[in-house]
Amino acid sequence: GAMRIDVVTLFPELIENCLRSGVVGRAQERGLLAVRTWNPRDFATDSHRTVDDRPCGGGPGMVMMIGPLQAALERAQDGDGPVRTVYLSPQGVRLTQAKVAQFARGPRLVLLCGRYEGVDERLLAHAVDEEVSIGDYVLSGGELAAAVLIDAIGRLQDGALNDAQSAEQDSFSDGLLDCPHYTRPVRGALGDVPPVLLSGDHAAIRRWRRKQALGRTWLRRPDLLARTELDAESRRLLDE
Ligand code: 6GU
Repeated sequence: GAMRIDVVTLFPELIENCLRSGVVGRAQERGLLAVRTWNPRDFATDSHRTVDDRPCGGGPGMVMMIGPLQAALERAQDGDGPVRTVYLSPQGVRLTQAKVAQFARGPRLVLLCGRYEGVDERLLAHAVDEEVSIGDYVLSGGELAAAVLIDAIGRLQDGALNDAQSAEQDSFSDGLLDCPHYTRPVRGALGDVPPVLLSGDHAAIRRWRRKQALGRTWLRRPDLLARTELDAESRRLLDE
C-alpha cells in the first residue's frame, strides 16, 4: 500500500506547498504516498492557542511546550502498524541516501518539526525515535528539512519515477556522484557533445560515464570515494 507520512508542524501549508509539484506531487496523486499534517496549535487549550513558553533557566527565544505538541504527536502516531518518529533538527544525525532508502521502505513515518529554539527535551526523550539533520547550517524551522526528506522518500516509491529517471542511476545510489549529461544540439556555441555519446557503442558509453562519475567524485568528494567499495573495472579506470 501507499507509504504514509504524518507531519507535526505549526506551518502545514509550508509542507503542503513544497510537495505539490513534480515527481512527488504526482506520487501523491497516484496514491503511492500520503502526507498528512497536524498542527499543534489546533491542540492548544487556552484562548490564545499558546504553543510555546519561555526557556527554563532564562535566555533568548521560546521553547515549544509539551502539552499541545504531545497531543498533536499522539494523533499523528495513531493508527495501526509500526511508526518511526523522527525529529528534524540541526543536532540530529546527518541524512544520507542510505537512510532515505531505509525510511522509504515504510510503511509509516511521523516527522516532528521544531520552531523557535526547539522542543522541550522531555517530549523528545519520550516520543521520538531518532533526530535527523539535513546538513550543517541552520534553518528557521524543521519544515523545509521535513519537505526535503519527504521529497527524497517520495521519489523512491515504486511507480514514482519513469524508467528513464530510474533511481538506480542516481548520485549516491552507488556511492558516487552522477556523470555529466548532454542533449541536442550536438554542436553549438557552447561547445560539442563528447563524441563517445554519439558513437552508438553502449559498452564504451557505459565506461565513459563510469569514468566521469569516478573522476568527479575524486575531484569534488574524495570523502565519498574513501567509503565506497569499488568494482574491478572502476579501480582500473581510476588507475589509468
Ligand atoms: Cl532538520 N532543522 C533545522 N531547523 N535546521 C537544520 C536542519 C533541520 N538540518 C539542517 N539545518
